[in-house]
Amino acid sequence: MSNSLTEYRFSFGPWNIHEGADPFGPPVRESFSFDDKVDFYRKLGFVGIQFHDDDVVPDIDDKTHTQLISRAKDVKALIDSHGLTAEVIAPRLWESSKTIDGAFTSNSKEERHYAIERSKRCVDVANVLECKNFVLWLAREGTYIRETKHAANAVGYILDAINVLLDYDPEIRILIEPKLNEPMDIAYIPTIGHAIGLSYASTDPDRVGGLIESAHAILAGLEPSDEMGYALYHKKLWSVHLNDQNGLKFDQDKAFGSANLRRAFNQVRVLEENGYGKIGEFVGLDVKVMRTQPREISTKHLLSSRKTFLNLLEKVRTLDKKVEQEFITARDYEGLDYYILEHLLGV
Ligand code: XLS
Ligand code: MG
Repeated sequence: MSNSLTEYRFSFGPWNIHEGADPFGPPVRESFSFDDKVDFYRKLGFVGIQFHDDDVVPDIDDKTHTQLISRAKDVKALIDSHGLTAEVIAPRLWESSKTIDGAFTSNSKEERHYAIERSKRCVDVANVLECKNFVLWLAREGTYIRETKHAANAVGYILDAINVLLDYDPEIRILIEPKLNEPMDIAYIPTIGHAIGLSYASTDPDRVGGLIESAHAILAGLEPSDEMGYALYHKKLWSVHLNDQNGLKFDQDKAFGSANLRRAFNQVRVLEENGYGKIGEFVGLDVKVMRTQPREISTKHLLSSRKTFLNLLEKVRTLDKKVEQEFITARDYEGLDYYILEHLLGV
């Protein structure tokens, strides 16, 4: 791994540019077309694009294999023309009428089969996009009340699905994106610890890793940077969704650093100090702009999240480690605490 300073590459998914609908109100902004969204990327300083399968191939369940491949090739040509890389692709396994009771863990054998077949088609799209990173956000793998499913069997179903996909394509890597709740009351595989534990039970552990989202760790009452440190130790942190979250409530996907700058500083620090990005990993975002934001400036959350990362990177790289170590050696942690605050405040 090179000792030179990492030049970080940034990515986001087209769903991060959105119309502002929320569970309590309709859209407030006119949509941008897919092509318009792709146009924003380089202008905002992003070179990676994250996809759902149906971002690439709309109405994917109604498309033949030939139509799927043809549409995926058109999208590949489009992103190539913009100098963009498809960082990750995720099957959207949470909107179909066939996944109401879960995808891989549905109580219906036919629905579990649908979820696996849909995931295989997502792999086909990934191959056209030359993308090897297959994200599983296990959105509906969980329960509203515990008694509807058997937790041990559910883990087995998820593992079976992962093994089928590993067998379906010898090069695809599976990144589990854990989240403990929402839309479910309680989800299976709720943290990166569960995801990495599961990876070692798969038929090819070297091809199963994780994507950590800041807000998902916070909602679990955990510290995102420590979760990242855990995954980095296992060499299984293959992507991130940086954002922020102001307390334990619905997933806010706030701009990175918006709620807790110290927490954001430590996420940048753990990535920098453990070589994240040196073998191609992207700094991914998963952020929602405020409903109140006018359409013509409804990408500011992306710009600010990327700038905050770079501003905090400067703080990481200019932290006086000698001074820090002196505080640690003296076990003067109060002094260290204030030193970090002073550094972040630039005083
Ligand atoms: C949840 C997921 C979701 C994306 C990827 O946070 O990241 O936002 O759709 O599946
Ligand atoms: Mg996410």
